Amino acid sequence: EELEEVREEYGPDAMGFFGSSKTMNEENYLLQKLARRYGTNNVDNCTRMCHASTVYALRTSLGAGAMTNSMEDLMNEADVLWIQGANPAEQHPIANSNYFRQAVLDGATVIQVDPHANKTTTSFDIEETERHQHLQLEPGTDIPLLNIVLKTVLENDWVDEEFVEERTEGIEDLRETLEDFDKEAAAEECGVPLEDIELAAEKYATADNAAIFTGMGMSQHTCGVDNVQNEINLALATGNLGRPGTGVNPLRGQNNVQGTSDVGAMPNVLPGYQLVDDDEARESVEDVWGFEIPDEPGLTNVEITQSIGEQIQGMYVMGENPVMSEPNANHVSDLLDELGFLVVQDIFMTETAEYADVVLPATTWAERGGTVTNTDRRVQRMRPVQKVHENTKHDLDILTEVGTRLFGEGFDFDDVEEVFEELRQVCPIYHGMTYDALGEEGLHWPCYEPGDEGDPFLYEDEFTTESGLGQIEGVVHQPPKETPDEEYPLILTTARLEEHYNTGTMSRRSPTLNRQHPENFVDIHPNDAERYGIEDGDDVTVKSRRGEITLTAQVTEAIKEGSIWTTPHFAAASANRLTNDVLDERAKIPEYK
Ligand SMILES: Nc1nc2c(c(=O)[nH]1)N[C@H]1C(S)=C(S)[C@@H](COP(=O)(O)OP(=O)(O)OC[C@H]3O[C@@H](n4cnc5c(=O)[nH]c(N)nc54)[C@H](O)[C@@H]3O)O[C@H]1N2
Ligand SMILES: Nc1nc2c(c(=O)[nH]1)N[C@H]1C(S)=C(S)[C@@H](COP(=O)(O)OP(=O)(O)OC[C@H]3O[C@@H](n4cnc5c(=O)[nH]c(N)nc54)[C@H](O)[C@@H]3O)O[C@H]1N2
Ligand SMILES: [Mo]
Repeated sequence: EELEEVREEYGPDAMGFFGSSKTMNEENYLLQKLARRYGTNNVDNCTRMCHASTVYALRTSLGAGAMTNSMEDLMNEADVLWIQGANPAEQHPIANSNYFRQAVLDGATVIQVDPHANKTTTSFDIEETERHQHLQLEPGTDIPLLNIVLKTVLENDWVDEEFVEERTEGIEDLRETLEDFDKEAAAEECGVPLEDIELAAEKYATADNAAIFTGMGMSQHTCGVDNVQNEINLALATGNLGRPGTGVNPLRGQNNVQGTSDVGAMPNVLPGYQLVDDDEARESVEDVWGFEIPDEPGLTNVEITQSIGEQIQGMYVMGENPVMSEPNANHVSDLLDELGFLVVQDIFMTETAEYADVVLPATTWAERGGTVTNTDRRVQRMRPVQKVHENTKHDLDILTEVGTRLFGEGFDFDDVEEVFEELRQVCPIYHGMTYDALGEEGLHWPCYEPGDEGDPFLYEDEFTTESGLGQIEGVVHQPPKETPDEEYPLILTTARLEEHYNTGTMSRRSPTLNRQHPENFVDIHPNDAERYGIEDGDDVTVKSRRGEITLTAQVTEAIKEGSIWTTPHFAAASANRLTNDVLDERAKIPEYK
């Protein structure tokens, strides 16, 4: 009734819908169908705060917004693992211990680019600088660092001329961008010795197969798209794409963030990345759904929250916790206080649910079936194990009931497989999949027709850009939107712990996980600690232009002098009270790093 009232009083674009990368493909498919049937494209998911910039760069310059390769071929064929702004030992432990470690045991070299030392730095048990370099750069200096690498590649004729000639366009633009680029000055800016970066460049460029892995340290900047474009430039210039053991590989975050995006829980695309403003694509989906879909892209999740009180009067949040995960959280709390109508559908009573008018308790992943799509584009079936609580419902059942009560038809499905059957009809990259064909192992998309085996690695013969060519485009350094000054002299960056998960709604409830890190802390370099009179273990107030929190100081050389490092996992000292809500212009990702 309240959903209908918001629509009647303010129109459909006054609602915002949040999909959840913790839930199944079928559930996100229904959530975005619900939003569109309601009459709005204001639907998004956590990919916006996560790899939106990566996806933008990959789609524009290569064709598809996903990992180019898959774990298996990377493990078997990669000779260099270039890991930039990602901490797989703690954040992608399965990828790291099952695949990357094996590649290293077989002789692969690791190059890690990160301002903070972490378990990835130590997890491979290899000491020699020959085979393991940690380039500990200043936060936000990834473009100059990669420009040093690229210029070194150009200077030494390590360009794969044949590949560049036949399969790419834009190398001239890169040459021009780097013509007057001063490597010495840039190395100074990055805070890394030039010869270390040159050595890393040599290792990457002269390897048989070199693979890039990219994470939040690259994506969560206002220059996130350009950060990833520069990784693409490096892979294209050296011909490290379209073969096993190569590529540009975003390590996707939540267990189903790839699938949530694939099935269209985003404001600009329908299932299968078909653009909402492409008439032909939209009409083909309308034919199956039987209603008109709005033809203008909607608001992203951060934009939805920021528009509360103006355009936005109501929100339906399935499995996200924006009051902790979005930037400038004090402002988000104020906005949620003002919001007319909020539904939260979650497995726990979250910090965001405290603001809700209606809380819909959902079952957990182990209690229900469906499909999820993992980081290497593999669509896999989930099988229910056990029902835990009687007073909960599956996300799918909640959505079919809400949809049916609102609209009468279009949401009445007998079971989850029937939803998948409708999804395949409107999602070309999943069209060839059925529950039977997915079997035990799943299938990689694209899988266009029944019987297709799916593609473990992409772009063997051509890229899926308009011209079929990979796009090289020189980029230049853009500092973060806020840089140190007298009043705020330190750079804050935020990242994750092995023991906790995102906003901590789940992991903070586990005594085992809580034991090691029961509360938030801040890493600070010994020289900075001395400057501010801070001792290891002191409580310190960390203040930005938007808020302040109290944290325990950990005095350590793990972080560079001039920077401090904390985590987003704890409600009592929520890092996002400090962060800036400025966005990358194209991908709309916030500058959390
Ligand atoms: N245990 C655990 N696993 C998780 C999660 C979790 O919370 N806990 N979250 C999941 C999710 S949603 C995601 S998206 C992934 C994220 O996985 P990762 O991409 O590994 O994410 P982060 O730990 O946020 O950041 C990665 C690294 O970026 C570094 N960094 C910070 N600033 C910069 C910079 O300017 N440049 C560079 N080059 N690096 C920088 C940080 O020091 C950190 O080591 O993990 C997923 N897996
Ligand atoms: N400062 C800072 N902020 C960040 C980041 C950072 O690096 N630094 N990283 C950003 C990134 S990469 C991400 S992905 C976001 C994450 O932001 P969110 O997605 O808002 O955070 P989560 O804690 O992952 O929230 C997932 C919610 O889903 C619920 N849930 C779990 N399983 C189910 C289910 O089966 N059904 C339903 N209905 N709910 C379920 C959980 O209880 C939890 O409340 O945070 C972003 N925020
Ligand atoms: Mo994420």
